[in-house]
Amino acid sequence: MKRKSLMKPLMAALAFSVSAQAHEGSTHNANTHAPIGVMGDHTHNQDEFMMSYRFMNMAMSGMGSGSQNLSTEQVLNDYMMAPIEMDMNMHMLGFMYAPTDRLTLMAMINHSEKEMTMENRMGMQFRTQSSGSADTKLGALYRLKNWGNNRLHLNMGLSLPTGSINTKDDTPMGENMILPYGMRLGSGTYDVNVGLTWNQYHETHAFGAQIMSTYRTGENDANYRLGHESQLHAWASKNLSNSWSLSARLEAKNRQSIKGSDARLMMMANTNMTPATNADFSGGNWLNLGLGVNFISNSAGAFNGHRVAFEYKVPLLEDLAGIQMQNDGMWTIGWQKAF
Ligand SMILES: [Cu+2]
Repeated sequence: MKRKSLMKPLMAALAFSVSAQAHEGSTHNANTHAPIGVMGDHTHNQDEFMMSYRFMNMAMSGMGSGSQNLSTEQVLNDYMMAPIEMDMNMHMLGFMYAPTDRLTLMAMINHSEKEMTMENRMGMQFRTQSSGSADTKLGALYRLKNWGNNRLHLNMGLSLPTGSINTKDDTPMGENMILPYGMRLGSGTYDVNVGLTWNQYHETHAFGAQIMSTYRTGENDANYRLGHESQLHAWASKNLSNSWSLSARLEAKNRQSIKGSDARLMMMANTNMTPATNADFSGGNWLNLGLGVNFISNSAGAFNGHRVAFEYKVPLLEDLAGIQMQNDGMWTIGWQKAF
């Protein structure tokens, strides 16, 4: 009788500690995801499904060559028109699903809006716009190895040319003119992505790194292809609480210049109309710094497990191949929810 009465609180304590542990296991830490600007950073367990939405803005202004600044006047000495500023918005709707613990599949549908202001030698400014579907990304993440706090996975992806390479708008040269390379919505080619991602999770902080390459295959219908790209990301995040974390990220990026050229831009390129129509002026090297904040709701109720994240990225170093617009900064805001 006495023994039984002792057992009861003991069992209750045990049950409590088990349920507390189970609860701790299901409490999400904000830092189990990378900064929102990194794609394909995490994998899922079998039968998990995740939806995400990201909005990205990139602003460019002024021109440069190599790491030198060029004034509008300098550009207009050699060209009839100089780009003044450019603004790009991208909406990204993402889906992730894991058919097995090892494999996570991804799909991303993108919509892009671009706007560019140019100035001619008379000081007259005009603006062109393009918007529509961008390229669609399919991906597969394969878990290679988990050891201790470390996770390593392989990133594989295919980009489908759903974005237009025939964007047109009215310009002082005429109505419905074909826009330069930077104002187009897609690559026009099937592009292959290959990468490797490492994550290391701790209770209060996390580290991660990703190397990613994009290879453009073949040539598009306008007889050119965008340059191949390589990126290296390294980040660290620090938890402020279970729900909030701050992150810092370095991104090194190389982009080769466009191969081939679009015959529809040839006349403008040959008459030095604007540097934006020169296919050789499209590559470069960048070192960017990103600062971010991640939030995950751990409150009971409808918003449990919803994530919201923000990241602002600025170039620390910019080395442009030829005369191009300079990058001012880029920000991404995103929402994610796993089911
Ligand atoms: Cu996910």
